[in-house]
Amino acid sequence: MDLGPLGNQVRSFAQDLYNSFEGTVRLISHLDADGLSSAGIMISLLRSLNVPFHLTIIKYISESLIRRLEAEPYSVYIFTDLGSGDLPLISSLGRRAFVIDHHRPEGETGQVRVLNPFLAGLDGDREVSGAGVAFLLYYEMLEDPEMAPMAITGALGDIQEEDGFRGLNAEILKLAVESGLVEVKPDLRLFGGPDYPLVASLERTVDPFIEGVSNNSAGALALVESLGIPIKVGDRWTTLSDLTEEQKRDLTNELVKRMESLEKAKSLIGNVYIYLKEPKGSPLRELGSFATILNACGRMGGGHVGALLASGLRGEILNRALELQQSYKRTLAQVIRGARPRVVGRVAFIDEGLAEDTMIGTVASILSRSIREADVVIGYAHTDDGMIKVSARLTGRGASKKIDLDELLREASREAGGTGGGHQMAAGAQIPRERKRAFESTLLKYLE
Ligand SMILES: [Mn+2]
Repeated sequence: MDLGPLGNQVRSFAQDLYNSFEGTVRLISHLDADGLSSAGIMISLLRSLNVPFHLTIIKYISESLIRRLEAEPYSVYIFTDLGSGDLPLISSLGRRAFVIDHHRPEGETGQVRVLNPFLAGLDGDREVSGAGVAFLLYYEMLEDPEMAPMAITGALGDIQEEDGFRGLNAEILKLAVESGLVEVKPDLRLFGGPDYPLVASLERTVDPFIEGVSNNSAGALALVESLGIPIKVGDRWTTLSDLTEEQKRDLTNELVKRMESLEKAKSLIGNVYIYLKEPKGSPLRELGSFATILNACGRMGGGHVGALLASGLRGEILNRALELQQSYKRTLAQVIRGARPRVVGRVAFIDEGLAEDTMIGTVASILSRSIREADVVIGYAHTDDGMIKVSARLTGRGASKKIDLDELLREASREAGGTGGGHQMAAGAQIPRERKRAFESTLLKYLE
């Protein structure tokens, strides 16, 4: 594998980490799919080296977290998929600390050892994920490609895939393919992948959202039947792989018709990443779905379950992860039912208190599909550090008008003393709590 300018860093970091192992290692990781994949890779590494560990999954690093860690008896601390923005704080721990991350580093490194693509002039936003960096370390120490699929899963979770992978992500994928661990092929990107039961696959695909099919088992069943595709052959469920070219074309046409936008329709077709060691019919066999399941674990407070799943455990751990995914879906549905949007002008506001900051983006996306009396949905949620998180989405009505949410959120949040931006159809911001009115009035003025 060609690590380019990161090669030297990986080698010396691996050396230092190996030499520092002593007693139980304290492992801290981020709660999103990439953070849990990173944790899984580290758990697998520590297990192989017979190093005991104590794991905690967190949303972000704070002063109070560092003070709690300081009171613990450990001598070695490892942070994955976070930490680069808080190096002085981590340094203040006064212990041997290792940061394995791909976010832009800020502040003095101090005593902290940092493995980060940005420090080698590489692009950590697009070319490698936290799990990717953890895997480079794993591969350096064990010379075993086994965990490469989890590096791909982390990169998919962080949306680093765009018509394929670039940079170190592409190197890792090549290794995974050459080692017979992963197969890549263009296909419909449905939940569970091409070897998962088709009706369940359609029903459980929610991004992109398929009108009348997503989260709708009767609708998914009716669609498959209307195309003359048998639901089962004998006692085996029909999968996407079983379809003839013609059946697949008919299905694709039918799905495209139900998409909310051309952009979404395009996202329905692309590469799927098959994890060949997972049995056919397992939702983990498609790495995008693996990331979806990890994400749900993290959002539902089951980060440790997700990390153990990513480390390779199955059985009871897989059952618990799937339960967490189900309860995530139920929680979301409940939140959506409880939403009472406040419509002002062309905007439907969802005030703080309805959803947590880990969920508000998803909630705003779902509501944007059903709200007819506004062009823009704005969701608010409290963050733990006293700010308001803002998630903005265009509704179906707003999609046909010339509204650029990236620009809108950047302007309005700047006026309110915050930061924001994103894409034309979906954007976000962070603003101080006391400036919510200022934020809203700028936003509404802009849309007049
Ligand atoms: Mn990440």
